[in-house]
Amino acid sequence: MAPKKPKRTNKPSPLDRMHEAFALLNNDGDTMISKEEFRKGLATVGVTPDVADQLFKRFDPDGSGQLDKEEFFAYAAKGTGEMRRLIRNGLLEADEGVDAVLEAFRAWDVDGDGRIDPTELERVLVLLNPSFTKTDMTKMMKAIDKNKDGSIDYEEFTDWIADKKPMKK
Ligand SMILES: [Ca+2]
Ligand SMILES: [Ca+2]
Ligand SMILES: [Ca+2]
Repeated sequence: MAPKKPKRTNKPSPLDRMHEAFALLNNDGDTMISKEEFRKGLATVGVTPDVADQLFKRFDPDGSGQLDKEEFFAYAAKGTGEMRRLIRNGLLEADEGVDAVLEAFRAWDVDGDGRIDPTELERVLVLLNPSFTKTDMTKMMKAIDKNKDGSIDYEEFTDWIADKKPMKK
């Protein structure tokens, strides 16, 4: 078998992504993701604890309260499902008076400049859908970034969450 020439590309493979996500979530550096670590990690991208618990349950069939690497990779391969639905589910649970859309936006906008750039979106994707591809990300960016300036502003974000059809100009 001739060894394949390594591709000169800087894009991480899905497996790299999974390891990256695992490391991001695994605060105490042991071999498992605890429910607490999972909740905390997902909270940084605007996912409410209740929604995080539901997800956790789905990938922890033995109910041990810990995701081992195998269970975690099952999560990573499937992802969280539709991200918009995930944020919306959180919205339904939000307390009155809390603007959950704004909270989610702030969670995604790490540097707080009022726009979500591709790097910030990538961080969200690594945690919520680790097996995503560059194409997935480009598609998502395109779908949300209506004025095509390369980043997502608050208005574009709320429109996307609300799934408003783009208005014909
Ligand atoms: Ca851990
Ligand atoms: Ca930003
Ligand atoms: Ca934009």
